[in-house]
Formats: sequence, C-alpha cells, structure tokens
Amino acid sequence: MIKLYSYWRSSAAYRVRIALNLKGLDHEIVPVSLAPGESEHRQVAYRKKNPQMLVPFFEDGNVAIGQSMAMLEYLEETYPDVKLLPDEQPLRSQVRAFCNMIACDIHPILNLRILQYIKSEFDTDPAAHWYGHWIHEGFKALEQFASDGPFVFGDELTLADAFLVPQMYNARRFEIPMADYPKLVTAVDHCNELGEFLDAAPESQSDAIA
Ligand SMILES: N[C@@H](CCC(=O)N[C@@H](CS)C(=O)NCC(=O)O)C(=O)O
Repeated sequence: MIKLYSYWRSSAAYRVRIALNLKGLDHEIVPVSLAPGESEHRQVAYRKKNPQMLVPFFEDGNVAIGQSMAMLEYLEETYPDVKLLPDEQPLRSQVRAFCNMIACDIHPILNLRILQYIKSEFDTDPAAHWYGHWIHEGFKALEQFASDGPFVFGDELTLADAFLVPQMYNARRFEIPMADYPKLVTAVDHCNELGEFLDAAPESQSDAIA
C-alpha cells in the first residue's frame, strides 16, 4: 500500500495527493503536522525517514522517496495507466518546464521555513509583501505558457494542473489578486470541479483544522 506523509496545507503534498487520485491508486495519507508548536516534521521519528524534514514523503512497499517531483515521476513510470505527462515532445518537456517554474522558482522561496527565517532574522513579517511579490513574478510568466483551457495545456489534464492548483490555493489564501491571470484561473477553477482535485484539497484532509 502506498503511504503519503502529508500535511493538509502543504502544497507539495497536495500535488502528490492530486496525482494519486487521478491515477486511481489506493493509498494511505499519514498526517505530519507542520503547525508551529507541533512541528512533527522536525521530530526524530520523521527525521529518520526524511532527514530533509520536509513533507511530503512517500513509501510504496520497500520504495521510499522524498521530493514531490521525484514521487510524481515514480508514479508516472510505475503506474502508467493514467498518464499525467504527454507522450509527445516538445509538449512533454513543456509540461515539465511549467511544473519546474512552480517547484523550483516559486514554491521554495515562499516556504514556511523561509517566511519564519525572514521574520526572526529581520524582525519583519514578510508574509503579505514578500509572498505577493514572488507570486506575481512567477504567475506573470506562467500565464504566458497557459492555454485558453480547459486545462493548463488545453484538453489534456497534466502534471502542470497538479502543480498549479496548490500554488494558486496558497496565493488565494494570502488574498493575492488573480485578476491578471485569467488563463491560470480558468484551469484551476475547472480542475476544482473534479472529484480527484476536491478530495485532494486541504479542507478535505483528515488533519485539516477548521
Ligand atoms: N521541494 C520539496 C519541497 C517540500 C516542502 O517545501 N515542503 C514544505 C511544505 S509545502 C515543508 O515541509 N515545510 C516545512 C518547513 O518549512 O519547515 C518537494 O517538492 O517535495
């Protein structure tokens, strides 16, 4: 049985939850709290599994993998019945590039530990200003690569949608206006009508805090 160590509001875990649902794979979600005061991801039991002390973490029998992109590629190669990467080039690489814009260039600098570090070292709460700046920088570029819908890459649901939905969930949580990104909003709103996305949403998780 596949196990995904996850936190309800972790957007990296949210990507993998979406892919597991889209591929229709049986799995167990194991909650790991990132909440201040709990920080289970820093405790010995979890640190032994993932020395990077980040969620998600993934197990499939004897296979253990950190890093959401690596998990998604493992799922794609091991369970190819439902494909989330197009077969044909250059589309396959364009989908990967879109995912990497989020995974490598937007998400890492908005992560909890980065916001906490800036707050403690510079005595300022960066959440609204810093977050908004980097979301707009990233989303302006993503918008240029998105199709008119229904999904990021047209009619084909791909990993690009699984990366975009969680990142926009976070942006909306910080009340960052999305009016300049109509193509991204179209894709996200369309995805959010599908059961696989709704079941993966933070509010649908057993560890969600109302
Ligand atoms: N590149 C990693 C990023 C993982 C990551 O940043 N996870 C965040 C939650 S979305 C986390 O565990 N943060 C804990 C912290 O910042 O202390 C991946 O894609 O899996």
